[in-house]
Amino acid sequence: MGFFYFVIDVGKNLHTPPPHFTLSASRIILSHILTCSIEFTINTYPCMSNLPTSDQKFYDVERRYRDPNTARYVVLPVPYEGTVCFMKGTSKGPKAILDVAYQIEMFDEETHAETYSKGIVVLPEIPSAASPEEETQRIYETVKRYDLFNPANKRLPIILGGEHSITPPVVRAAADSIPNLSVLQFDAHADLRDSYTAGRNSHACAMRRILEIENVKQIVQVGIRSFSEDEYNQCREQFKNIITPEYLEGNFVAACDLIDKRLTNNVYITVDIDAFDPSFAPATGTPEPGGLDWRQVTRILRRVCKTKHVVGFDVVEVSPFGNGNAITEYLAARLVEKFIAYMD
Ligand SMILES: [Mn+2]
Repeated sequence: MGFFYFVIDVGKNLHTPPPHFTLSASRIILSHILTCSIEFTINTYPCMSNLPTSDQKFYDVERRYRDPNTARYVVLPVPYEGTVCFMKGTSKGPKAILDVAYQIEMFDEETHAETYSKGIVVLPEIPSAASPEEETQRIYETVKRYDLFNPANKRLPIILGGEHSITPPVVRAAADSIPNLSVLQFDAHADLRDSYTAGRNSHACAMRRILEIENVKQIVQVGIRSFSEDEYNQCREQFKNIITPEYLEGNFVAACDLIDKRLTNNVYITVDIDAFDPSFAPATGTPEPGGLDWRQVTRILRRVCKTKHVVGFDVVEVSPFGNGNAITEYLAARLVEKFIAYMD
């Protein structure tokens, strides 16, 4: 039995679809009675007809840079907040982030990347479902239908939440296509409960659900400063991969090395905005004191983006005040831009 995969890549022009051809001899079976079956599938690149367009955009960017056929960065808004139990409002997060992204420079001051130049498209938002179970299934099916994690498409999905329960179905879809996946989570909360008020798909159970995904090898959790006794007792092994803000403050280099060591090569990054100290990101459902600062998060992000193969990114739990104070959504939009700058 053999497996062959050839990719011939002969073009990188953003505006004309590159003539990529993927040839995969997907199955060669030789049995002892000399039966030979060979199946070839030929996909022309880009196979993007599955991506819809929307009027929304990230940045005030020209149309040619938001072509779903060629854009490298694909933003998917998921304004779900079905299981939020305290301060509501995260359903308004994606739109608030996109609104302020109009205001930010499309040039990264740190890396000098032209962060629009590889194309950034915003897909229509996923309409919220009636129950957490339906929502989870809807997100999974949408990500699969768009084929967002197919390595051949060379796309980088950026998911905007919504509450943190949107992350497990995205990671499950990623793990279907990407082997040896690990997850880097920035968050104030461990999110390791087996069940919470809204059940097993609550935002408080997001990382527990991801732990259960077979192809996910590791979760590294940074910024954690709130968890229950049950979480601690039931997930003792996982707590070895938790890096608290206090540890980070005194041991930044060692913490970065630890993150690097624990993560596998293929990494999905999820950022709960409450990982930041509330002085940096106050507009969120459960603002825990003693959080991370901008420099810490971006330093870690930069290193992981440079040393690992990052396959996707999300920002969740932005819950805009809507009173003209846009600190939190502005920070979230800049964080998306930093991700692009570090990946470019
Ligand atoms: Mn969370």
